[in-house]
Amino acid sequence: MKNRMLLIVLSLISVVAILFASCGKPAPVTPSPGLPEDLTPDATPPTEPVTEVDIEGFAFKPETLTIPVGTTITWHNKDSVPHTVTSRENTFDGGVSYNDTYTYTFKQRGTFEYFCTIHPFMEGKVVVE
Ligand SMILES: [Cu+2]
Repeated sequence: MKNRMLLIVLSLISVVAILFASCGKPAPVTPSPGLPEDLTPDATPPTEPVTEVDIEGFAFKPETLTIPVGTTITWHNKDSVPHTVTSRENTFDGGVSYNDTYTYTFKQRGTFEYFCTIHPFMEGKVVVE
């Protein structure tokens, strides 16, 4: 009787041990073929920062933009009507029809407020630092 109990206990222990062993087994690590080890992007920065302002829904998006000096901004008209990008101080002025773009490079520090001459309620501001 005592031997039988010992046998049961031993078999229970072995079952538990097998369960633990199968659970603790780490998932096989299979390297995915075809993928290069080094996926770091090209570290070369763009020579000049370019920022885009969308003209959409009769508004400049973003309305206010803070950029470092020398930045080129591209206004992209996504409305089906023409707009203008006109500086309050006549620093820059450009008309943009549908899906057209206007670019201007800010080479001086300062705050540049602009609007659309066709829809004067459309206003934007560029802060050049
Ligand atoms: Cu407009």
